[in-house]
Amino acid sequence: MNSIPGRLQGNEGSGDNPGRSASVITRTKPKTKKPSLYRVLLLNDDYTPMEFVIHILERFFQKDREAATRIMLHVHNHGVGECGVFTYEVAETKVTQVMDFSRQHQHPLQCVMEKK
Ligand code: TYC
Repeated sequence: MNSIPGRLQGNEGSGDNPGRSASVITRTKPKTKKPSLYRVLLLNDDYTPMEFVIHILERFFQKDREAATRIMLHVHNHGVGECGVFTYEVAETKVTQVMDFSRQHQHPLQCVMEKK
């Protein structure tokens, strides 16, 4: 669509255009576009300690110990698992935080995002 549904209104002009006719489009339909959502995923590897992955899930994804352990074991057993669902910028920030923190501790843990 290349036009906004709306109502054309005339006015008398004002400000730097006094006394002249002017027109504005006023919106009649409220914009309610929902943001796209992205899953943040952890990938399994053979070297990152289980305890470190649990810590990541607690620290960056606000999981309690039980949920963090469940997600970690799911990734360990299935190769990939979901840490959470976020808008684009939040998901991107989580991925960067996990990757930076893992690298700082010299673990090969991989974290990615995908559009839902
Ligand atoms: N597979 C790892 C191990 O046996 C544990 C692990 C779980 C690593 C989840 C990464 O995303 C991961 N130590």
